Amino acid sequence: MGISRRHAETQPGLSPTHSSASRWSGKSFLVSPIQGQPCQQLVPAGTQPGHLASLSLSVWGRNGPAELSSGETEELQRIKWHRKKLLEDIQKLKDEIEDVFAQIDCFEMTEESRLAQKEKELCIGRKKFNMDPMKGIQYLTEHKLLTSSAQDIAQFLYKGEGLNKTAIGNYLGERDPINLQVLQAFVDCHEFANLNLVQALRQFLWSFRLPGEAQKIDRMMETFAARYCLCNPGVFQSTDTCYVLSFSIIMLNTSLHNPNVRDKPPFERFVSMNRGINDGSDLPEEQLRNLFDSIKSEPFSIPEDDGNDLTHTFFNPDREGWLLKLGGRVKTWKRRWFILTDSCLYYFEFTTDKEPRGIIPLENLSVQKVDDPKKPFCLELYNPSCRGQKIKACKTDGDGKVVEGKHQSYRISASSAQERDQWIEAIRASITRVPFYDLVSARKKKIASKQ
Ligand code: 4IP
Repeated sequence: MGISRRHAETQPGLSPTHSSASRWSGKSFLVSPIQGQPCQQLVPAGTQPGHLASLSLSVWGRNGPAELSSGETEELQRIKWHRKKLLEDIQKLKDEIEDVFAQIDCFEMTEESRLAQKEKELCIGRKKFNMDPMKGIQYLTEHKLLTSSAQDIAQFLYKGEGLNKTAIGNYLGERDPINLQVLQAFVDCHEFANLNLVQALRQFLWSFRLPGEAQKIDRMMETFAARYCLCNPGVFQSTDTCYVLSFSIIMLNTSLHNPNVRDKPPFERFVSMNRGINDGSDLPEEQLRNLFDSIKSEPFSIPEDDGNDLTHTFFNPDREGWLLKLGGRVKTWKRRWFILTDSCLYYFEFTTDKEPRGIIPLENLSVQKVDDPKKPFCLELYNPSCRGQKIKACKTDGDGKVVEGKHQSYRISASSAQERDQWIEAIRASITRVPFYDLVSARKKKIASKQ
């Protein structure tokens, strides 16, 4: 549909090309019935606003319609007809423009929802990766968020957004051909030129967590050493020198900074540990001194995540924010930090808490707006098939014990209508429906009604 479309009606009794001239108030009036003529042509050229008033007076007079000749009456009818047609044309154009804008809006919304869907899948892929790296990568490639090329996967791990560093280390340490290629490509993502070995190690060891297995560490450090030597030709005689010195630095770091190690090695011991490692010769003492001092003044920062705490569940939540929650038995409003992720609603006392105070699985629940006499912008979570029964949830009680939740519904207040609606929308999108529960509860109701 084009917005420039014009109606093709013609004036009754006039050919489409007919034009007429009449003389009113001494002015020549050109009227053209040709389709698409601009409406200004209904007004004589040079007409001032006052002229129109005097023109209508000349037709109607001050006390009612003046006598018009039959030609003039006919001309007036034509003008009226044209005016009507032009107004209809304008309305049609307006409708068409509105239509086109609606189509544009619709297209933009489709594009937005496509992007939102991609973002959601990416989020799921990251979470899967954190729980099982192989499955995560498989999910991401199946959903076309990653290609299966080693370079692409390596870039994804190198950026590491939302990824658990232990999981990255585990993936890079595997011996499958694809993992070995990814390890190589991952190490190639690092730029070590003009960095001393300690600086390069800091960067490398921060990008993932070294797995515990000796063989895996060996492969990773070997790849690291080769890359360092490539970026800094001439610093070491061979990759082996770099490899040995790297381990020596990691051990030095532990000895100097682990509080359990009482005997802190002096610089001289570090020098003697590294005698002859440069293909039989010694490394310059000044070089070793720099490395020693650097480690002594600042230990390596090692990523500390252990893959077991709930923090990973809360990476990239679907939504998070402060809300007020009404207590289950004692009806007090408490400000809680809510996180919506993995089809569950978690609430915390503080944003920095690692463990939530309560967890509400959203399976088979419903959410709706609700008016509350005490708080504005409320929403309610409830079980549509068994109102009045406790919602399956858990919470931490005063003694720190995890107990069953006691709510028949959760009443939650947002700080604005918009925020409430956004939460409702996000919760709705997360609610999973397992038809089995609905079927069983319908059957139970049926049985109860027969008794
Ligand atoms: C408490 O009121 C809090 O509102 C609790 O919320 C709530 O637990 C309790 O409900 C309610 O009795 P007081 O602090 O005034 O005692 P929170 O745990 O967020 O502090 P819920 O289940 O809502 O988390 P019951 O049902 O546990 O009594």
